[in-house]
Parts: sequence; structure tokens; C-alpha cells
Amino acid sequence: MSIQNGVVEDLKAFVEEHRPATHMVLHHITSLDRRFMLRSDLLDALRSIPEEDTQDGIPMQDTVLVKTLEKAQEAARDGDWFYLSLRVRIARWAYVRIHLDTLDVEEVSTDTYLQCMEKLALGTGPVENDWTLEIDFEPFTREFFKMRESRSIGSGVEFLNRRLSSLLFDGHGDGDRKLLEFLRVHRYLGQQLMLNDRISDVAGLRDALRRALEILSREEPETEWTDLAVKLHPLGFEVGWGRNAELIAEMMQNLLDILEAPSPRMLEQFLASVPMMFSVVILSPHGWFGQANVLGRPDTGGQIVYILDQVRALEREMRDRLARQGLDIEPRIVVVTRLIPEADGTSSDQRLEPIVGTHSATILRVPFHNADGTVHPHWISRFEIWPYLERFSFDVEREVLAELNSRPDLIIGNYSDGNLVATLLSQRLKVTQCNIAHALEKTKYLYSDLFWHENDDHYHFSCQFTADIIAMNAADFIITSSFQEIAGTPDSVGQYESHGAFTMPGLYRVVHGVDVFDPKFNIVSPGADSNVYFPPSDTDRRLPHLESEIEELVFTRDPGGDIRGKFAHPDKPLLFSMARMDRIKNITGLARWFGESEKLREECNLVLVSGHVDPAKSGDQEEGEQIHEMHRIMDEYGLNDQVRWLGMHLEKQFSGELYRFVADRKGAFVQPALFEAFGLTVIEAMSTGLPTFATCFGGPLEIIVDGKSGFHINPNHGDEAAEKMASFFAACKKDPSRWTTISDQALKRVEERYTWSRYAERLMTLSRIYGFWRYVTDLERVETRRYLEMLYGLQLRPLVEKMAS
Ligand code: UDP
Ligand code: LCN
Repeated sequence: MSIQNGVVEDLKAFVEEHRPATHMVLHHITSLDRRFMLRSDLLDALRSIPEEDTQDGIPMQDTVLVKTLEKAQEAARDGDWFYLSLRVRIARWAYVRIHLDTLDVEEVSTDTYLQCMEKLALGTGPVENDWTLEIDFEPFTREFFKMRESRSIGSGVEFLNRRLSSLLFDGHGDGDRKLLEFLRVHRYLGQQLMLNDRISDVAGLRDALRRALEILSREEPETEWTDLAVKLHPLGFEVGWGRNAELIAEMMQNLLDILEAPSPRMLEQFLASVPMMFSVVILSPHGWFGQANVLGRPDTGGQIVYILDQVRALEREMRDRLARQGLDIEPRIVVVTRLIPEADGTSSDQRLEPIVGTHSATILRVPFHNADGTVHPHWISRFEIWPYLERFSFDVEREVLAELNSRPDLIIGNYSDGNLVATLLSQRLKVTQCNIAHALEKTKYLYSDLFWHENDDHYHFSCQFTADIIAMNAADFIITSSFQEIAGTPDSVGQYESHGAFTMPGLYRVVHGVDVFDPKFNIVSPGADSNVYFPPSDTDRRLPHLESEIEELVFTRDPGGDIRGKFAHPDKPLLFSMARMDRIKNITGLARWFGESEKLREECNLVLVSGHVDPAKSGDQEEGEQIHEMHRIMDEYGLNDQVRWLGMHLEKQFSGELYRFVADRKGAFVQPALFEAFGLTVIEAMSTGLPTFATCFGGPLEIIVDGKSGFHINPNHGDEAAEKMASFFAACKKDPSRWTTISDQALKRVEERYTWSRYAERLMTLSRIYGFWRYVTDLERVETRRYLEMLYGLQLRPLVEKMAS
């Protein structure tokens, strides 16, 4: 019996046996008279059941009934039926309904449940002959391997390696022949690599490997390929096995071992060395992508920081690997974004911009075209760009091919728009596709699917969610920064998981959107640039010339212009926060908690780097509202001598030194967001040894081990968060080693898990394994591709056209 069925059966059994108790609990909930209930509403209702209410001596709260109801993510009432979507475990769902009179419990199918939600959302009765498109990917993936355990989610490549080694070499298949063919396809600009056609079968390959190993055993380990080529070439080997005799022998021995009896580790190690990554295209279409003066503009934040750091780390890794393989090839990385002619003093109007800190990576900017063929001159919000992307993908294809002189070996999409363009390009060029979401919008907004219609003119989620579903299913692999991004926590739904089943009434119903048990998901977390974010004790690398500038900015300069507030007691430790001034970042929330907490105000001063102090400087409606709110809070609580608000955007080197400035004074960092998809500032702060308090909703929950390498705070309970921070400062005052312990643990945590070098190593290994997987299993997946094309052509394109008209 599946876990889902087990839970439903237990519920049925309880209800049958304890009808009055069931009736009482349901009556308690439904008396709230709500059509839809969120998990939090249900939990509140369940917790308000009086403690004296018991069943067979057990408090009602502990019964199977209440425990099962606590698993509901949503509930809704339709006449006498009470519907529940139960998340019985991480990423495992069951849908049930309970009849409020007869107390019948029935498990219902996903589509029945979704249909009921549609009916309730639209406020219609059962509609005769109602036909709605159902999107269902399950039939296409039935044949594929899926993981079963929730703890395997996000470790797709390990699972795949195990499967691959057994599938390829189980003695029945022709795995070794496929491997031979795979080794023969590698070329670089017409130059054959690895094997030439002197080796025609597996027996020949084994024989050649043995003879080559014999030759190599007589050579000095450092002998270079160029000196060995005359001996190895006649056996059928080409350049690519290693720079010198030692490395070549190691790789050849590894292959012989694999042909004898493969293990997943060996296979991974071997594939990781195959020279197949020479050029990578990274897509981030929505623009303001540059290296100076672009961060802090609408829509640009961590994604740009992430990509620029990613490129530097990837290029280093690609160069190292190629050098190790004995290939004198300069790898190419091209970041593609849009060219914005009205660039407002930034470099966004330049076609090409070399990326600082790399040998040859570059930003390539391609303009958006209007329907009449003219170039669109201005920035466009990420919610509005759908009509431009198809044409953009064709223009990019041409420009990238010209720039690289060949197809890229890997295409990486970023965010919904980049992942859609990556899909179109990868399908046309037949290149491995990797997706990175950064933030999926669906979970950020309450009922963004069920009540999509209400906000579609503004957000165009009908386009965005359709594009997301298409891109997720098209990708060969998806990397995420955390586990929760894929499958949440025991209590909360993952960002990808929320695309498993949902409905957009009147548009379509998704019964199997994306399966988080698919091995395409891999957690590969980013890092913080170690040249910028390092601990204060690393004095040689510090930038002392910035010290007086920071001192002036934080303490001495008179308020006015971009600054509000000046500390009356500058000797107190600093509580620091830095983020874009979006509502969800909750910087205003933090100011309010601070204002309301006598204790916190007593212990520390608050420094905020966010938005603009002058609302006239903001061109963004949401930011403007937050700025006004911030002024109101500072007025209301009289915060001018305890809060320093710096309404400016800081350059990276400067902010690195600012984190250390705060650490020098035994301060702390706080990330108070209502939800944070990952949270680069959290690892930046931790990398500089700052004790960090960060939201428990989203990535920071995984980054920080609460109480050990930092602290979690609940943004919905600001008073508790303020108390936690105040107690920490008070404890540090009494015992300064408290600060050092947390600081050391923060440094250790990021060093172990969040570094760009580890990221680049994983990404390069993954791209080879998924490339190989695609090759040997013929993972073109024609059926899925055709289905995706239909969705694109018949669903997304009309939506986009409607939006443009
Ligand atoms: N940032 C910055 N200067 C600022 C504000 C932010 O350099 O004045 C950087 C910050 O250091 C971090 C990024 O912007 O690298 C924000 O990324 P995060 O993941 O925290 O949030 P996002 O803005 O992507 O939602
Ligand atoms: C977008 C976000 O919202 C952040 O949480 C991430 O850290 C950033 O992108 C980089 O992935």
C-alpha cells in the first residue's frame, strides 16, 4: 500500500469508529464559514480545539483525525463536502473529501479535486459539457527511472550514476559499445579527440588500452602527450586523455576497470574527465545585466551576482580540466542578455562586454524587437517581456553561432524567461539544457494559480507559469540552491513541488506538471565571492582605505540626501541589513520590530542599506510604497538616533568591507524576508564571520543551523525575532566568546557547503553525466518534445499574442 493510501485508510478507520468526535472537529472547522482555507487557517482552527476534549482518554489534538488534518495544505467546502489536499509526506499528496453529514471519507483523483477548486473559485455550479485542457506529463515519463525516497530528492546525478552503470553493463545490453561510440563523437572545431577509427569494437578498445598502458608504464610520469602521441596514435588514441603519461594512464586504467566491472563512482570519475565542455551559453534575458551600476535596478539582484561569480568559477574549472586533459583550448562562456539602447549611463547598450576576472568570458547583448521589427529602446519589467522572447531566441541563435563558430556544448537558462529561451535554443541546436530558477514566482503570491485571472493584466502569470512548466519538462537537468527549493520542508511545499498539480480556472488544469522525484533535479548551491567576502582577521586582504569612508557613511556624515538617521550612541554594536526594498524583503518589517522592542533598541543600533531615502528617486511603484512606509515607521517610533538608513546601492568591494566593519564591532547581520528563495546576502555575511539572523522561510532555513552557525527568525513573529536578537547581544556583552563561537561556526558552515569552486566542479561533472545519459538513452525524448511543442504553440503563443495585442 502506498503511503498516501495508508494515511487515507487510517483516516477512514478513525472516522468510522469515532463519528461524534469527527463531527465535533469538522463542525469546529466549518463553523468558521470559509470557502477556502489555507494550511495556517486550518492549523489555527485545530489548535483552538479545547484541550479538555478527548477521545478514549487521548487529547483530541493527538488523534489520527487531527494529525491527518494537520497535513492538509489547503481545504475547501463545497456544499456538504469538505475537500482536503493532504501532503502526507514531503512531495507525496493525497486528495480526500469528507461528507459533513454522513461522514463518508473518499479519496478523490487529482483532477476531481482540482475541478472542485475551479468551480469554487469561479463561483459556478457544475458546468455541463465543461471541457478544460488537462496537462499531464506522467504518461511520458512512465518508462523513466524515478527516485522513491524523499531524502534522494535533489541528488539526481548519484541515482543516475547507479542506474547508468547497472543499465549499461548488466551483461544483456550493449552498454560498452555505446560507451565506445560516445568516446568517438568528441571533436573540437573539426579536430578528433579521444579515439580515432582505428578502434572499431570493444575488444579492440580493450586491447589498445592494455597496449597503451604497457607503453605508458615505461615512460616518465611527466612525459607530455605531444611526446607520447607518436606511440599512442597508431593504437587508435587521440589527444584528450591527459596532459602527461601519469594522467593518461590513470584515465585509461579507469576505462579498463569500467569495461571489466563498473561502479557508479568510477563511471562518474571517468565521465568527469571526458573533454566535452568547451563552450557554455548562459541566458539571462531580462536585462540591466552588467558589471557596474546595474544592481539595485528593478528586477536585478542576486541573479546577476550569481551569474558573474558562476562564470568566473566555471571558466577556471573548464580551463583546469582542459589543461589536465592536455588540450590547449581556451573555453568560451557567453552570457546572453538583452541590449537596451536607452541604457541610462550603464553598459547595457553595448553589444559585447568582457567579464572582469576571466580570460575570455563575455556578455553578449542582443536587442528585443517590437512587432513592427524596430528595436525596443527601453527597459521592460520581467513580467512584460513574454512577447519578445521567441524572436529574441532566433536572434540569439544567430549571434551565438557567429560568436562561437560552433554550437555551444551546454545552455544554461536563468529565471522563467531565460529558461524558456534556453528551451527554444536547446531544442533547435540539440544541446544539453540546464535550468536555474533563482526564484519561482508561483509560491510567492497567495493563490497565484487559482485566482490568476485577478492579477493577470499586471503579472501575466498565465504566460509565466506555462513557460515554467514547458521549460522544467524540457530541461535535461535542473540545479537548485537548496532542497527546499525543490521539495520544501516537512511543513511547507517546495517551489518546484507546487508545480506538480495545480489549476488555473478557465485556462487549464495541471494534473502532473513536474515530478520532483525525477533525477533531473540536483542541489548545487552557490557561494560568495571569496575575494570579497572573507573574515576580518584576514588583514592582508582588507581594504583599509575604505575604513574612513565607511566610518563616515555609518557614523559621522550628517543625515540628508541618501541618508536618514544618525546614532546618538555610536558605541553600541551594529545590527546590519542590506536588501532591495521589495515588500517581500521586509526591511520595513525589521524597522518596525526594532521600533517596538525596547530591549533591542537598548542593545544595538540598526544600519539599513536599502532603496532610496528620497521616494522621488525610485521608479518602481512597490519600492516607492516601501520607502514611504519606512519614513512613517521611523517617525512613529522616533528612530532617528538609533537607525541609520542608507538609501543607496553599494559596490561589492565596499559592501564586503562594510560586513567586516560590522564584524569588527561585534555586530550581526539580519535577513528578515517574508520569503527568500535562497539568500546570497546570508552567505556573504556568514563568510565575513558575522553572526546572522535569517528568515525561516526559504533557503536560509538550510543555510543556517539554528543556534549553531546563526539563527532562524520567523518574520511573522517580529516580537520573538527581536527578542532573539536582543538576547544574543546581551549574552555577548556578558560573555564575548558567545559571539566568536557563532562567528567561527558560520565561517565553517559556508566553507564546507557554499563555495564557488565546489559549485563549478559539480556543474561541470553534472553536465558531462547528463550529456552522456542523453546520448546513451537517446534522451531526445521525441514524444515529450512533441507534447511540449504543442503546449508552446497552442497554449503559450496565443497567451503571449493576447498579451501583446
Ligand atoms: N547587493 C549589493 N549592494 C547592495 C544591495 C545588494 O551588492 O546595495 C547584492 C548583495 O550583496 C547580494 C545581492 O545583491 O549579492 C542580493 O542577492 P540576494 O540573493 O540576497 O537577493 P535578491 O536580490 O536576488 O532577491
Ligand atoms: C533570486 C533570489 O530571490 C535570491 O533568493 C537568490 O539568492 C538569488 O536569486 C540568486 O540565486
